[in-house]
Amino acid sequence: MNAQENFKSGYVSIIGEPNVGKSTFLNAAMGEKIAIVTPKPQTTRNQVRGVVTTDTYQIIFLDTPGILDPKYRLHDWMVKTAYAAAEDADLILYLVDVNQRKTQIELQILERISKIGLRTILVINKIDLIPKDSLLPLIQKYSQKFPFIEIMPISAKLSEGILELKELVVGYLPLGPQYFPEDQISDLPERFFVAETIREKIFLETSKEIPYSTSVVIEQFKERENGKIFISAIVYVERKSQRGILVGKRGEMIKHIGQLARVEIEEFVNSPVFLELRVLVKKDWRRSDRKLKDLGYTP
Ligand SMILES: Nc1nc2c(ncn2[C@@H]2O[C@H](COP(=O)(O)OP(=O)(O)OP(=O)(O)O)[C@@H](O)[C@H]2O)c(=O)[nH]1
Ligand SMILES: [Mg+2]
Repeated sequence: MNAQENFKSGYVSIIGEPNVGKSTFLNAAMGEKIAIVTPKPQTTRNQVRGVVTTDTYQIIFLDTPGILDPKYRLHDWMVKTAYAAAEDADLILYLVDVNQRKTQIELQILERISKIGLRTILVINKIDLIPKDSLLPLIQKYSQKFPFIEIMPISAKLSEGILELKELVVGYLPLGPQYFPEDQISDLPERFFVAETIREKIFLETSKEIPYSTSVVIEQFKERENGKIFISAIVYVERKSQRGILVGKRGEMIKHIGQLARVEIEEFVNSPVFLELRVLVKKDWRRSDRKLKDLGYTP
């Protein structure tokens, strides 16, 4: 534990609609990739915690699923997960995409945040996509909508404004202990990151309903005598037809996904990896509370 008297620490939740760049921001703030990022909305499904530690502060960032209008039980679970993170925080970062149109869900989110009653910083992301002079009207619009304590434009993708935002955040953190050792970047198990990496490759390589109908469960994760790590995972889909597409002709698609994932997992676990993927059907799992629980979507 850090005994320094003025040490600051706290939980900072990253909340926003799907695809606004929450996970990209988490990775930029960490200086390394811990959350998966894809061009498709609804990529993140869980709270992903990332810990940033310096001599003077520790921030525990909570990345969350994008808040949407729920159509499946899975969506209900995702929205609940996001708001639970907001309620647990010392500070909220509300992220928006500079190009996003006004949505109904935004009003709902701001109302809910207002009820939670925590200090909230508006983070306007993707400013690399617009001319600088169009920012001011947007800032004015948002400051009339909600009593944000600060408004900060950034580009998470280009890592612009990240240091400034971190400093701003630290200014609002309470004095507190160092909750995690300084070399710990997350409190999630390696298995989680392995499953997420596989899911990211599925999001990137497949289309239509397939990414959304996919869930990954790690079955085995063990070190073999030859120094290789053996990992077997089951990729669940909702229908037989999806299984056919994901497996591909002569298994080529799933093999390709497995190769992409393996390279990244090897980097992450710092060891050669043997990755075995099996695709199984769990019919309409997104609509069933019991099946969601089986797949690890527990409260
Ligand atoms: N141009 C630009 N693109 C960005 C920026 N930040 C994120 N993106 C892109 O936006 C897309 C979505 O990014 P994510 O980080 O996955 O968004 P998210 O909010 O975590 O999305 P969900 O997990 O689905 O809620 C990706 O294609 C990112 O590369 C940015 O600052 N500028
Ligand atoms: Mg995300």
